[in-house]
Amino acid sequence: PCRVAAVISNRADAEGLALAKAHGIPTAVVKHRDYPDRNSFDAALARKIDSYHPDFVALAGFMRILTPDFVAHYFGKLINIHPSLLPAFPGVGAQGQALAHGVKVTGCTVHYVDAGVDTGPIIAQRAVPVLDDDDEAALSARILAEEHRLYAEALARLLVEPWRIAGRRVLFGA
Ligand code: 4DW
Repeated sequence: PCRVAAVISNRADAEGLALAKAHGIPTAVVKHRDYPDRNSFDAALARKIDSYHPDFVALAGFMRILTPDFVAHYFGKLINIHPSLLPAFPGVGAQGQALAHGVKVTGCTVHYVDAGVDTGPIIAQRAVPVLDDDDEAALSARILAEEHRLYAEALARLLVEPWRIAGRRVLFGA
């Protein structure tokens, strides 16, 4: 129940830009290297995003830490997906962390982005089994397939159901 207003990247070679163009979706590039510091990059990025007036901003493989000002500007609108069941295995290499720890179940998490790394209120989670013959590539592929489903389902739910953020909890329903 939504329209993708735009796909924006800090990297001109991001695959998502080509995919968006192929679907006739507007694209933009805001390069972090064109700005002297995080605050000025984030301000330029926010100006670009806001020119499309989105209801939600969904990170997808976005690799720059966003400043507290940016995060506050999009409170309740800025979401991300992470390839583990948070708070387990935050940060980079979540799938490898899960393998190294020997867990039998991992998964993915859709969450609001706050000023921390992978710390915001959790919107949706789904479990994915770890198999004995998994390597990082095989596990990552199994999680990614679930990420694609969960991210779309979670966003659709936020769009059609009433919800509120109560402390760390995201509560659905009136
Ligand atoms: C994330 C967290 C840290 C880095 C990259 C990605 C996960 C999602 C995310 C992106 N931007 C965010 C988040 C988040 O959870 N919270 C906030 N902003 N506030 C990371 O360490 N990135 C470094 C650069 C990596 C690179 O360019 O390859 C960095 O210094 O920004």
